[in-house]
Amino acid sequence: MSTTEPLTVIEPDGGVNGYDPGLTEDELLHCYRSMLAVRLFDELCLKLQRSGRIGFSIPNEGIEATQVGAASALRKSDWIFPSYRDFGMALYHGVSPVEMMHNMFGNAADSAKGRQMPVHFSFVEPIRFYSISSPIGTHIPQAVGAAYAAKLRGEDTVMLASFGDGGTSSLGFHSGLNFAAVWKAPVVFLCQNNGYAISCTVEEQTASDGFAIKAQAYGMPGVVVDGNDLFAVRKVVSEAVERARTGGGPTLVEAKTFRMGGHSTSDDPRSYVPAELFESWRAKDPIPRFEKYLAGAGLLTSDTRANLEKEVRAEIQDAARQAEATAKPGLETIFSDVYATLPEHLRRQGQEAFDLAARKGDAAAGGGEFPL
Ligand SMILES: Cc1ncc(C[n+]2csc(CCOP(=O)(O)OP(=O)(O)O)c2C)c(N)n1
Repeated sequence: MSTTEPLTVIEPDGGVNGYDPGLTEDELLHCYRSMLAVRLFDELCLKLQRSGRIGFSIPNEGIEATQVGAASALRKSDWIFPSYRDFGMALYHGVSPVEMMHNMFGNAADSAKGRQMPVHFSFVEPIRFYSISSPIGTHIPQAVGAAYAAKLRGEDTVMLASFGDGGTSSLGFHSGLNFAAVWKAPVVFLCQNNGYAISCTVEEQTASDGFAIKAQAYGMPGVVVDGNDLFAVRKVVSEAVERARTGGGPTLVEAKTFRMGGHSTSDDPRSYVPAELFESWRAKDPIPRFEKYLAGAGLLTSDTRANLEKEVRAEIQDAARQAEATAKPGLETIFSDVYATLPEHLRRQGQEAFDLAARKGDAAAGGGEFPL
């Protein structure tokens, strides 16, 4: 565990000691709405998975302030190289719940045409949300390459690479941070220290005094921030983004937070997370904490909160209904967007599969029966 005290802005009573987030009332409420949307999207995905309507999801509960605080520090012209646990970054920047639900259902309207796992989103608009890589850490050097390219082109684009504590044990973390510092690439590394990498604890992950300290060895600033504090994350990431944008190179931000659910819908965290840990982190829930600030600023009452929750819940439920009613991708789309010129042997193999499906039925379109 890191002995460095994380930067905190929002006090337990909702006060901020004169900190100015530089956000309008609408922007503050947008941050809040985005966090609420993550919580409700997450909740619905769990139900959809448990009732067999989608195959898989990744819990985001507890991490909302890290996601939204970091996303709020970016311009629409910046790029996000996300982890799979970053729903709030997409929602904050205006990706609609239905676009995300299309991916959860792997249907024909999914930007990956159903060829990715659920939660492996990729969006080009309204912000570049780079296609999520399942292999841990592979997107870190990709973000650095994109950042270096932006620098060579003279653009002022900043890349945000987001990953978990487990991601710091990947080769991509080492090579990515090393090259970023040497090249002074405009990239911000956001390590979401959420306590676990599946069931592996932080103590089993590293012998360092936390993760931010690793920045020193690569030659860049490392900062530890309270990941359940929207303003603290926004402050630290904004400073890192500004440094990157003005030629000061990369920063490693460690956001200390906690994953309040399982790693995915495939595990039961009660078998490896002590109940007391869940309890102590429940008391630090980032959403009620931000609500206290908003209430103190006269921007939220229990009525407006209830109405907003109703509205967001309805939007997400409607998104799921629409996505579920959308057809699965046609088998013939299997090679779409993959090759500029489809190699002849694949064209032939594809045609054989399409002909077989035409004669015997398409397993992708039916109840799983395939004529084997
Ligand atoms: C290279 C690689 N090794 C192992 C895995 C299996 N795996 C999937 S998620 C995960 C845990 C990652 O933990 P962390 O980086 O802390 O992110 P978190 O899930 O906590 O957000 C592992 C080991 C993988 N996907 N890729």
